[in-house]
Amino acid sequence: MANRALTLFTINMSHYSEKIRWLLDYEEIPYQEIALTPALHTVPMWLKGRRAQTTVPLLQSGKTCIQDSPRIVNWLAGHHSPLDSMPSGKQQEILAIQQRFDAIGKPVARYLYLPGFAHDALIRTIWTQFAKPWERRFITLAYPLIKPAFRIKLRIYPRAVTQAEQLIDAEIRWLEQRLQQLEQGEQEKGQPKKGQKEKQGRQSKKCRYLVGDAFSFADIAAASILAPLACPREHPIYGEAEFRAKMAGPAQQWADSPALQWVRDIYAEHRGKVWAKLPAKAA
Ligand SMILES: N[C@@H](CCC(=O)N[C@@H](CS)C(=O)NCC(=O)O)C(=O)O
Repeated sequence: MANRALTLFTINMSHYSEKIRWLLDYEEIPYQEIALTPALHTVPMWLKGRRAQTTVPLLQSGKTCIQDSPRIVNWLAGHHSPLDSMPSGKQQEILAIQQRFDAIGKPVARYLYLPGFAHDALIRTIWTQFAKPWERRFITLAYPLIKPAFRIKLRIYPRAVTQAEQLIDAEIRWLEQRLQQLEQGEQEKGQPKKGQKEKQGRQSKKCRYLVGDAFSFADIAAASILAPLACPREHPIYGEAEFRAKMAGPAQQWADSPALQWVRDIYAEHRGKVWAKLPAKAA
């Protein structure tokens, strides 16, 4: 039932948006992306979503608007089935992994904005990447008001950031354990270890996969939410040296962890080009 043109509304820096963008790209489902300017996204998303929420991503198909990334995933699974990345029989396990990483999405944003807000020029540059001239002027003028409002909305306070750090750390440890179990399982089965020469194919064995033996949406869901911490070079924002230094700086504590290395491997192996076609500006 893949008949209507899809429009994906995003914010350039949003990792929940990246999750849906990656899923659409991987499944080769055609869509147009519209990148909204933060703060100016609120009214259109509130009106379109009709859920009293202002969040991106939001997917539009004709008159149908679906807001909230897990709802979008469910909608895609229903309207564009079968999804290669969501094999039947594994769906529940895959969606459970999505759920656990979604739960740290806001903590990740909170954790990055605390140091990030010490660099107003960088934040304004990122926020206005796809802004029209009037939007850029608006952000420049209103930034002194938008920044504290954003700080309150996302609870960017040292105490909340410390809690965020603990939640992120727990999830990173969970991922490490999972990767370790996968490695042990492979060794027990006598399969080649990471780094050994392996047969070529769509499913490269260089990476470990969170569900089953193949790349799935579980890997997309985990890697995209952790991407702003892992800073994979394939991502046009998280991969930039300035982002890594000024926003993801404190995430250095996990930079060499097997979990964040796994995120970078998964991006290198499976992400392909982010923004093969640049998003459009909002109408
Ligand atoms: N549960 C939502 C969370 C999405 C979310 O928090 N998006 C952030 C960007 S990463 C956002 O839109 N923030 C601005 C706002 O809340 O107005 C989802 O999975 O889509």
